Amino acid sequence: MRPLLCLALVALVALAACGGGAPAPSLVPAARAAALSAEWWNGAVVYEVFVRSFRDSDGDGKGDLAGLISKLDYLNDGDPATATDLGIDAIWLMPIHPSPSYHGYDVTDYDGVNPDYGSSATMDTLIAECHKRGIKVILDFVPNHTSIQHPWFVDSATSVTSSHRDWYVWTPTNPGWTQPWGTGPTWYQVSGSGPWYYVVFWSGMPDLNWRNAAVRAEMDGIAGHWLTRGVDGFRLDAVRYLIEEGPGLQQDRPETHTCLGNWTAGVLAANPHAMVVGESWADCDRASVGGGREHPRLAAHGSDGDGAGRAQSRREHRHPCLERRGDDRGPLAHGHRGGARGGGRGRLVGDTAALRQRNLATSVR
Ligand SMILES: [Ca+2]
Ligand SMILES: [Ca+2]
Ligand SMILES: [Ca+2]
Repeated sequence: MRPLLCLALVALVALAACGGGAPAPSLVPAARAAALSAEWWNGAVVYEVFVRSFRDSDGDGKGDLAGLISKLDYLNDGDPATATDLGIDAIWLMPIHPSPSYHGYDVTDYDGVNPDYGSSATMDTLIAECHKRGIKVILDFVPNHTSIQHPWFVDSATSVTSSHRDWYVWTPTNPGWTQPWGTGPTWYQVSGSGPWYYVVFWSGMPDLNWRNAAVRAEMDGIAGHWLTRGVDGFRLDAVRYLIEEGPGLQQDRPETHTCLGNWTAGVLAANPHAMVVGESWADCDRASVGGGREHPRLAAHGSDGDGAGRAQSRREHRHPCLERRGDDRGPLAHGHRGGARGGGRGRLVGDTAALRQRNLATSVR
């Protein structure tokens, strides 16, 4: 169990003015600059980066952190007087942890860095180089499940008495539930025999048992670890599925909201300026149901209710929740750009509490 480490408030790195003479006018409107200094995500542009596909520094055919560092000046050079950069405010890194998959959403070490991407020291350098330029760093965090190769699951599967047995959800016989969105199975056996473990996505991603206090404490500790290293927030993967109660009761459960609220409160106790956004692929009305029940600062993104989930990269569009509410204030046209997650998952839309508090900010300029 690792307690969250309390941090001092993270001050924004001041943008350095370069050169002599009269300062060039800022490209950032005064109102937006003020927002960036407080609830910095308000109006901010968040650029999603799939490190593996972004920039390869050593010629092995795989994008890496050193490659990303080499292109930071393209994203934001830290000088508001120059217009040769995109001027983004934050990067959202798809999972950077060790993982057997190309996408990284099945993690084997939450504190570590994928060796394909670089060393732990290079990750620290990336955070520092981003902050030098005024770029915030958001980590993709995958709390619902691990890789089947994670040492926790390997130990869990060894015996009913293993120390990690209850970190996952086991049953001696197959309950026969299906995935909440379809007909795929959710219970599997290791090597085709023995007890059954629960998964909401696929057999290589066993669900963690969020009803286990040790698991919840570990998730708190992981957040504390990365906040201590300087990250500015998290994008939580698959937040609808933390707790499963039975067949057909595998998403959006009240206990899931409680878990998310407690985890978010821990993050904000460590860093009150941290940004937390959850992936919630549901209609706006559904996504909004939980808003505020978890934590007033936990936002969500998901589909816009048209069921298509098609990529909208580089194309500006209004946030449908705002449209429904007839709210046209603020630069909250949502979308994302940059590395598309496998399969072209597209829109950064859908919201819970954040829009009510006007604090979710991913926009295309
Ligand atoms: Ca490489
Ligand atoms: Ca610039
Ligand atoms: Ca789960």
